[in-house]
Amino acid sequence: MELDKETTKKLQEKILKIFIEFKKICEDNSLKYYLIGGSCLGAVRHKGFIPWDDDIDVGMPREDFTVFCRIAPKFLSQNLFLQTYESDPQYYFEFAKIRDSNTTYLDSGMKQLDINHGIFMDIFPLDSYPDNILKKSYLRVYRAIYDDYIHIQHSKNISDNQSLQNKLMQEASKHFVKSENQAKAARTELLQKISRKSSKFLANYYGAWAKKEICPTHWFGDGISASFEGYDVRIPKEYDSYLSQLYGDYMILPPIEKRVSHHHCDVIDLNTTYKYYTKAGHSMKRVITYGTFDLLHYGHINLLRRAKELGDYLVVAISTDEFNWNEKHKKCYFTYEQRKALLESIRYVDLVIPETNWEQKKTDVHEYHIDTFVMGDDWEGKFDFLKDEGVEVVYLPRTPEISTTQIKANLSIDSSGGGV
Ligand code: C2G
Repeated sequence: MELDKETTKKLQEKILKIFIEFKKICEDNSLKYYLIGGSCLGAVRHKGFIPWDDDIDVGMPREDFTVFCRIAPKFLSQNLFLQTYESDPQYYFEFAKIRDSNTTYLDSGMKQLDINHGIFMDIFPLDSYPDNILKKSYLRVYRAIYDDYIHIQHSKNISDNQSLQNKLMQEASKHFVKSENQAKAARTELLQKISRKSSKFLANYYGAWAKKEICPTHWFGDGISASFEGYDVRIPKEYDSYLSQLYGDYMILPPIEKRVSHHHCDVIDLNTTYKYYTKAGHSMKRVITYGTFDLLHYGHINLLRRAKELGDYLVVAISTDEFNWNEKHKKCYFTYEQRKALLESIRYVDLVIPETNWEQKKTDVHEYHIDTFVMGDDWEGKFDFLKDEGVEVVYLPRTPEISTTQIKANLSIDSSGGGV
């Protein structure tokens, strides 16, 4: 599917949020990375995304990649998932992705896999490319055996008119490998072993540009600083040589008809978890509720628990600070970001979005594929118009004895807001 400019921009904004978390983990743990491929070109030529690009690619030297994959899960936000063949068994690539589980990017070539299909950024391990011919041959043969074996497990219809070499490879692989997991582990071990010895060349073996992604190690070096969408990022030290090898005269824009993403995607939905689009997901019942949720208390939790019990996926729209002040004349004790972080930590809550105006409910219920709208019964009858949007409207009894106002009064916090 071709994306219009507005959707591409929104997709890029979401992917940038993933990258910013990736970048912070690398900086906090002194892990080396470089923007590579189109992302490096984007940084140099556009100081950000190539306008029609729909992902971010980074490369990490193998040892940094290994450490990152081990530690990242404990640092990533609740909606972000580090996808590797170990964390997501049906995912079978050597490189990793960070996926946003609250979104959907159904790639045509991967949609049959039962994996996390959220929008993503790619993280490629950069491995040594052997200097001597024997090691090169050894690596090429074994990598082909493991890749072929893994590919066979996922190729439904192996075309008969394959080259003789491929057929021989496939036969050979059956004698070397007993299972897909063994092939994946052996492939990683092979590359890690090769990379323990530094070499004159560094390769992204799983990049889109094949041999062009085998580069002199000094082209990467310690990297240099560049600007990407206003952020300070790292790109290969000798980026001009790197980009020239990948793209030729890279500062010249391609012809208009070539300014499209290289990915083939069936569905992109920035507001809906990919689970909704899997077979099971079509029976998924989706609920939404709105509120300020300031000074979060057990009355809010009771509401959220009962709302979740009405379905499988709960979206909570929390009022922004501006909306609260301008429309509800309330000044919150906690800011929007603080209230959002609290809500996202509640196990009943699957997605938190901003409430910026009274009218958005009518579009939200369609944009987020909502089946049921829920509010406390202090709002009884106020949102019945949503039934005309095909949405069930449910008012749940409030928890009578507790409220944010009550808490403030009891704690003698000035009712105009602010701490004591
Ligand atoms: N609630 C509850 N029991 C309480 C307090 C609140 O069930 N003791 C419910 C409210 O009925 C509401 C939700 O928790 O459904 C959030 O309450 P508030 O944060 O007070 O939200 P409110 O200021 O009512 O804003 O567009 C709708 C508005 O954003 C709702």
